[in-house]
This record gives sequence, structure tokens and C-alpha cells, in this order.
Amino acid sequence: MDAQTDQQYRIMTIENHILQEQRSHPQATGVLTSLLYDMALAGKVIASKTTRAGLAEILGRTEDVNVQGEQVMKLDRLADLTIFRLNDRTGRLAALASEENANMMQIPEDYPAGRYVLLYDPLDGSSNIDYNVPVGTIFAIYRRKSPDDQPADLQDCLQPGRKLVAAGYIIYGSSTMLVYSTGAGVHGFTLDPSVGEFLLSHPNIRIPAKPHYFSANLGYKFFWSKGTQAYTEYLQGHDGGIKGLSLRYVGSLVSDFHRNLLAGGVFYYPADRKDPQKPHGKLRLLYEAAPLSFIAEQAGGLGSDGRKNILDVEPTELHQRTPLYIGSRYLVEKAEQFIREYDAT
Ligand code: AFP
Repeated sequence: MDAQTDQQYRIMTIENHILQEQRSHPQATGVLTSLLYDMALAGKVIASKTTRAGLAEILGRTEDVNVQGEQVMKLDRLADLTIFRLNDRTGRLAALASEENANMMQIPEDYPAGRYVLLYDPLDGSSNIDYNVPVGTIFAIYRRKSPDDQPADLQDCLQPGRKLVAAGYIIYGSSTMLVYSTGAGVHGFTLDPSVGEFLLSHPNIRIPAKPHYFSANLGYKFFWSKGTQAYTEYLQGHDGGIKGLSLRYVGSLVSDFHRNLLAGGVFYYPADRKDPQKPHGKLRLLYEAAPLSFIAEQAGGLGSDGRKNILDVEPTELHQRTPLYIGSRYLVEKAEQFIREYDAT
């Protein structure tokens, strides 16, 4: 077989890909590699639950309300527990934080603590589960800041996106895909259910130069600032700046982000006046905005809160919310321009 044919028929599993990336960091110990592989395993377990949701009669809500004041779905809890249990005793993590839990989670006593912290949104878009709309898991990995021989503290979790070591998401849709970056590009893998492996399907993802879509909940347009309203009209082609873009909004961030990453476009969930309890919009900085902005930037795009690069925002709270404009760099910068022009600081 010649080299080209050999390459053509070579199947790259996620494990091989992560190991290959590790080889380009001679100082790497393999801990991050194993941690990423643990997340891939969590993705497979959660995918097996989401695809059997109706069959197993596990759709519907539990009685609980989570820290965000939202009703917790059974699958949220399953996903949350799956990720926690696959990671709390491996010796790779110093702490975990999940969108579903009010406080940071320590490693159980008697188990070794590691060098990394894992923040995750176990099942983003869960209000869509009952309607068979794709949902996703988002994860963010930081190096701990506290000394290795002491228990982790909150500051280990409150790090800006700039300090991310790796981030990724798993989308449970018509197929299950895992997309991740360790700061050396963005790579996508599709789960082959017949062999139970994530196989490289989208190497080196770059957001296309020509955008196709904009994604926002236009139902809330009248609660938005003047800047975001004017920006929306720009995207619709009203001021002749661009030919209007198509609107696509699923209401499941991972799905909306993933589509725009592959097709080009912008997603935004701005601050609004709809809910006085949420003056900064709905999305969470640490579990959603920062990891996805890291991926966007690695793919040539950008994530912004409308004024500032999301990766430069210093978190002050675990469940902090932030406005988010994310996707094609040019369109996100355009949003910042409209906000500067129309909205008071
Ligand atoms: P749920 O997890 O409650 O479904 O929220 C999903 C989400 O955080 C994000 O995935 C969506 O982009 C956004 O909320 C949708 O919010 P709206 O329903 O207000 O448009």
C-alpha cells in the first residue's frame, strides 16, 4: 500500500489523537491525556442514556430545583453524576465544579488529589430533552493554582478563560460528537456506535470566512439594548452593510454553537431587561461562555461579552452569568462596535 492510500484508510481514534498531541509536549506526564479520555468515556455513557431516554422512561422532571432556580431534569442528574463519578477518584483532579451544584466539589477524603480542576455543564439545553432536540455537555480544564499538598480552594475554579488548558463539548444529536482543543487547534470526533469509539471526523476545524447564520432568541428583542437591536438589524441586512443572514436558533447552546462553528455565523445571548434577577443574560461564564470562547478562538473566531474578550473576564463567582456574542470573528467584533456606538457603559 502506498503512503497516500495508507493515510486514507488510517482510522484515528480519539485516544490515538490525544496521545499524538501529547507527543508534541515532551514535558507532558500523560495526566491531561487521561483526563480528556475520561471525558470521552463520560460522553459515551451519557450518549447511551440520552439515546435511550424515552425507552427507559427517564424523561421528565425531578422535584428538585437547581442552584440556577431551574427545575432539574432526570437526565441532567444522571449526566452530572456520571461525570463526577468517573473523575473524582482518578487522582487527576484537585476539584470539580458543575453547573448543577451550588458549591465546588472536593475530592473525597482518602483519595489522592491531582493537578487539574474540571468545570462542566453536564447537560446543556436540557429543557429541550422532552422534544428530542440535541443537547450537550461542555467541559473546561484548568491547572490548579493552590499548592498540591493542600485542599483545592475556590480560586482554583475562578480562573479566566485565558488560563484554560483544554476545553471541549460533546453533542448528543443525530450522531454523538466530541469537539475539543488543548490550544493546538480544534478537532472533532464522531462516535461510531458499532465499535463504541470516537473517530476523527473533523480535523483542524476553522470557522469558514463566509458566515451563513445568526442565532439569537428574537422573542426577547424588545428587552435588548439599542446596540444589540441595531446589531440584529445589521445581521438581517437592514442597513445594507451585509446581505441578510439566515436565522437558526435551537435554544440549545451546544447545537447552535456547533452549527455556526462549522458553517460560519454568530450566536448571541445578550443582557436583557426581561428578568431583573438576571441582568447579565442567562448563560454562565465558567461552564458555557469561557470554554466555548476558547474553542471559537482556536478555530479563528471570537467570544465576547459585548465589550471585552470573554477569555479576559476574571470570574468572581462560580455561577456568574455573562452576555455572550460568539462565532465568526468579524461578526463578533461588529457586535462590539454596535454596543460601543449605541449603549452607554
Ligand atoms: P436549559 O439548559 O435550561 O435548556 O438552557 C439552555 C441554555 O442555557 C442554552 O443552552 C441556550 O442557548 C439558552 O439557555 C436558551 O435560552 P432561551 O430559552 O431563553 O432562549
